[in-house]
Amino acid sequence: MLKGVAFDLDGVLTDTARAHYRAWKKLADMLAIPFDEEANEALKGVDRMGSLALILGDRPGHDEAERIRLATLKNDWYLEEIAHFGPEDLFPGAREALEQCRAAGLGIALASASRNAPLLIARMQVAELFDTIIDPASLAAGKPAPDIFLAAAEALGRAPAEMLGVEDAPAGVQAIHAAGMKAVGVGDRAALPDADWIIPAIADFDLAAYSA
Ligand code: B16
Ligand code: MG
Repeated sequence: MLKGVAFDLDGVLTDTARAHYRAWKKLADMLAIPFDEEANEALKGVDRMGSLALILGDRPGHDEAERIRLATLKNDWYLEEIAHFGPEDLFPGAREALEQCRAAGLGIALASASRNAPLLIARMQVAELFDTIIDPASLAAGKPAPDIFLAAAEALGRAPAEMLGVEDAPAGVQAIHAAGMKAVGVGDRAALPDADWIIPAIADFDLAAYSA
């Protein structure tokens, strides 16, 4: 029986992917590293330092201190991009999807790799719809490891088998399955071949379809 849902944030409830892309692109341009929207796809759901590692590849000369400096620079640019976020930046139907889960008495968790998630959730005025927001800094491994979804189940007091995860990134769907949950993929079937259900957008979220 379905007792809880863990939602990803970026790409599921709001479109911060463009903002992340613009900030990473600025950094890549500064470092004269080729980077385009296709390369950006591989960063979705991957945490900040992991994303930087993917962009730098095996280029030499970037020690830990330098990586932290670069990641901080990117995050400062990202914060500028999201400075004006508000309730209007929620995807259509995102609030309603959360309210469906509330009305059904399900536990609701936010399982985002983003350290900026609490800020965004507050700015979009949906914080009160979550029972728990998992802090990615508290986890040993990011997506595709199951840690964040296992932490969501534990925080809600539900067994993973009683939970559903909602994700837009392949690494996220992998993490949900590794945690022993069913996955609703938001996007294209071609991009998320392993998801148990696919919806084109969060506006199509229909709890009845996943509760059977
Ligand atoms: P930050 P999600 C992820 O969020 C994004 O998809 C990913 O592109 C980003 O690098 C990551 O958060 C870390 O974000 O730099 O804000 O901590 O999709 O797991 O909600
Ligand atoms: Mg995402």
